[in-house]
Amino acid sequence: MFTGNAAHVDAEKESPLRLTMPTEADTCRKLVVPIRTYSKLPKNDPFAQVLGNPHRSNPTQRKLAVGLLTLVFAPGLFEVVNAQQIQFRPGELLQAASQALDVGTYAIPCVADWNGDGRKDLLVGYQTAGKVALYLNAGSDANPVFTTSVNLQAGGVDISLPSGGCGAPAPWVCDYDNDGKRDLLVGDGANGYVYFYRNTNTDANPVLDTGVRLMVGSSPLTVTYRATPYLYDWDGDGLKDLLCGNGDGNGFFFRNIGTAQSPAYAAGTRLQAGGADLNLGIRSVVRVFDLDGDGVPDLLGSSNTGVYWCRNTGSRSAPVLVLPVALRAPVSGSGLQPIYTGQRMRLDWVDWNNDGVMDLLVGNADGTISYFEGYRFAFTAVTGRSSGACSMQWNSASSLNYNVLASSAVGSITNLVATNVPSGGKTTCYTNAGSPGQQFYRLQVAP
Ligand SMILES: [Ca+2]
Ligand SMILES: [Ca+2]
Ligand SMILES: [Ca+2]
Ligand SMILES: [Ca+2]
Repeated sequence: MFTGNAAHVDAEKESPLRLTMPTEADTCRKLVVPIRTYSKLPKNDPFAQVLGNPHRSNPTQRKLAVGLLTLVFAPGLFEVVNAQQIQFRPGELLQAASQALDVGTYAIPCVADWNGDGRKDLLVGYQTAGKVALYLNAGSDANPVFTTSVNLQAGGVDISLPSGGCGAPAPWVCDYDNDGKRDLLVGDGANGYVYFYRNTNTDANPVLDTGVRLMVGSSPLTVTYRATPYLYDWDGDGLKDLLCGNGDGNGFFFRNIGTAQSPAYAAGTRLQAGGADLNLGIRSVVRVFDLDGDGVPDLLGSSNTGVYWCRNTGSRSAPVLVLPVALRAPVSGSGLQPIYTGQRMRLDWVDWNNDGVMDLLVGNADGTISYFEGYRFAFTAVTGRSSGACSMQWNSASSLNYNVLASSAVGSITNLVATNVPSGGKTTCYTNAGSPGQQFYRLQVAP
C-alpha cells in the first residue's frame, strides 16, 4: 500500500523533440502531445521494472497511454500504478438552491439520469424519513444544477424503509429486468433486505410498482443490516450479479443464477481481499470500475473510516482483490490526506463534469454530499528551448506543492531543481533554467 507522498510523473525529453513549440506566453495554455509513453519504456529501464505488470497491458491501455506520461506511487515500496491512476482535487459540497445540498441525515447518493432527458440527476436515500429524495438536474449534464427535491414514490406512496439507527435507504438505479427501462433497487437499513421497484411506465416518466423483496431460493435475501445494493457482472458470465455492502463492512456477492430478465440468486458469499473477507470498516458501500486503467476492473468502497481501492490483480471474470488502500485528497495546509468527511461515508462514482475522468461523491452523516473531482496527475506540456531552459505544465490540485527533479538519464532522476512549487490550481507551470544536459524530469508532490 502506498503510504508516502511520493507521487511522481516522469517525462523524457527526446531529441529531436516531437512537440509543438508554443511561445513562452502560450506555455501555460496550450496542451501538447507528451513525449513518452508507458509502452515505450525500454526493457532495461529501471522504471519499466517499477512500472511492472507487462502482462497487464492491453490495447485500451496502450491507446490511452499515448496521451499520458508515467505516474508512479512510492516506488520504494514497489506499489505501482500507471498514468491512468485517478487523483482527486479537494472536496467541496454539492449545492442545491445555491446552498449546501442537505437531505437531513445519513445521505446515500446514487447518480443516474432518472427522467431520461440526457442530464444526470441525483437520488439520495436519507435516514430522517427513511425515504429517497430525487433531485432533477435543471442545469446541464456536465454542470448539474439542483434546486428542490421530491421523495420517490412506488405504488402511489413514498418509498419508505426502516433505517434502523444510522442506516438509510440505499438507492441503485438500473434496468433490473432488462426490459429497456430503468428501475430502482433500494437497500434496507434496518434488515439488510433489497427491494426491486419495477418501472411500469417509460424512461422519460418512470412510475414505480410496489417494491418486491429479492430472494435467495425461498428466503429473503439479506446482508443482516445496512444493505447497499449495486448491480455488476462480477464473474463476467454475462449476467449481472448483486454486490452489496452491509453494516459490518463486508461486500457480498450474490451470483445471478437466473436470467437477465428474471434474476435469481445463489446464496451470498463475502468478497475476498488479500486472502480474507473484505472488510472496509463498518457500513460499507461497494462499486466496481477500473481505477488504475490497467483494463481490469477494481473494487472501490467506502465505510465509516474512509474511501478505499482494492486493486484487482486477477482478471475480469476471476477477480482477485488486494487489501483495501485508502484513497487520498488534498487538504488545505496538510497535503494529501486519506479522504474523510466524517463517519458514515457512502460513496458513488460518476464522471460528474464529463471530462472523461471518474469523480467521487460521498454522502455524509449530516445529510450533505461531498464532491471530489478526479484528475490524472500528468504532464500536459513540456517545451524545450535552445537555451537549455525547459517549460513544463502539469495537471495539479490546489492545496499541494510540488518538487521538480531532473537528470540526464531516466534511471537517475534525483536532482532536485525546484522545491515547493505552489499549485497553480488545476494546472501548474514551471520553467527550469537548467542545462541542456537535463533531459528527463520528474514531478513529486512535496511533503
Ligand atoms: Ca435527467
Ligand atoms: Ca426495467
Ligand atoms: Ca454474473
Ligand atoms: Ca470528471
